[in-house]
Amino acid sequence: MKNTLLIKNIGILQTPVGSYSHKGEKQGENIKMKDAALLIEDGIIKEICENGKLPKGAEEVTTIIDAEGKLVTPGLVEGHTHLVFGGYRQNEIPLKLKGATYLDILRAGGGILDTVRHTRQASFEELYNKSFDFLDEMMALGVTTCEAKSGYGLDMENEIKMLQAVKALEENHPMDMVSTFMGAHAIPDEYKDKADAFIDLLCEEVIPEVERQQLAEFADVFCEDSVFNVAQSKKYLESAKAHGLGLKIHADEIEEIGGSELAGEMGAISAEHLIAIGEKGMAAMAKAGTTAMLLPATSFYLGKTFAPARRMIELNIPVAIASDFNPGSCPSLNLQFAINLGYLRYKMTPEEILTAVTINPACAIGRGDKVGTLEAGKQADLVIWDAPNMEMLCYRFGSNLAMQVIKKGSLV
Ligand code: IZC
Ligand code: ZN
Repeated sequence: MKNTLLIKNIGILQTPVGSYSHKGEKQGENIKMKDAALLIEDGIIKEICENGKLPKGAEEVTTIIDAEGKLVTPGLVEGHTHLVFGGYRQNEIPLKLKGATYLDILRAGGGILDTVRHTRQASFEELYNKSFDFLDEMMALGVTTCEAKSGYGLDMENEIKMLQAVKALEENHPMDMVSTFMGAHAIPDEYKDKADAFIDLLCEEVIPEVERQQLAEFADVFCEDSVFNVAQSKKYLESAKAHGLGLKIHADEIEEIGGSELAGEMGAISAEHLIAIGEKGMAAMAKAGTTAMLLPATSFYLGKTFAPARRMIELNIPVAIASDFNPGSCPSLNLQFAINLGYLRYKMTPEEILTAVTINPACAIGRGDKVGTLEAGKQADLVIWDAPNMEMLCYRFGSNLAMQVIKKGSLV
């Protein structure tokens, strides 16, 4: 017998539509169905009705959930995290309060390199268990699909250990995981002043091994002052592309050194951060259809300005919002907080924001055909919010408004 679940008495069911990234005016196009009901069969959405109507077969379902007139949206899609890491970096805060910047700390051998030392020391099990708990927390906050980057190993053994942890999480945790190889995250101590040689190691040895073990779908690089320059980033991404990986770039997070232009030139699926982006970078991204993966909680934590989201929407760049969860520049995994900042700081509308945390990140991590909207035939990942509408979700911050999270048709 088929496993069926009916969610009835939905006050507003709000969702973008389609399996493609939404840009320009489409960024803010959501459908809103009032007094809706949604029927799920074996983890897949079968039918959605509105205005008090019930789907066919609603009388014979195995389980019924009463949404009590609340808001229902697709499960949130977290498009950018550094989920797997050893240690924490709370010791950096006193330095920051005295005026040290993110790059000052990194140049002094701390920052990412501190996390690399802790990650290399950690066993596979320690990393796996710690990340498993993070995923539980994320799911309780409404996230049902999550991207995770490597990049705290910075050698063959430890990069592979991190990616294998993500693979094991995909197999054992209800969260759907998407894995990104980010060996080019920093220059490890043993390659100090030899960034080119480190890029060669990644291109010639580590990327081919990642492909051989099928451990990642995407590659990402930290294109930044004092980290990897444009030429090094390009070489790394060309190798990644040749080995079948989709391309992402951490671009213009702190200094505008040409990362977003490179993202456009190379046809990257997304460029990340973009706090310091200028018109040229935006033009390149718009031309290539590269998604802007914006990380407002990082701007908040680093005390930086906020990426020009409104200008990006105006220029037809698809905008996604993610948490950037990591120990150094965003120790929060709460995507609801990023939603609040999207509203208050990016000045995006609630409809644009919903698109930015569902279908747009889903497309930017290669899952747009399966998740990111509520439509018949898509995977039944959704959230019943303790809120009557998206406005409330965008406005209240600091509380968890996810009331019930449904993953592949099951309550989690
Ligand atoms: O650990 O600092 N920006 N990578 C690029 C990060 C932030 C994560 C970190
Ligand atoms: Zn990042």
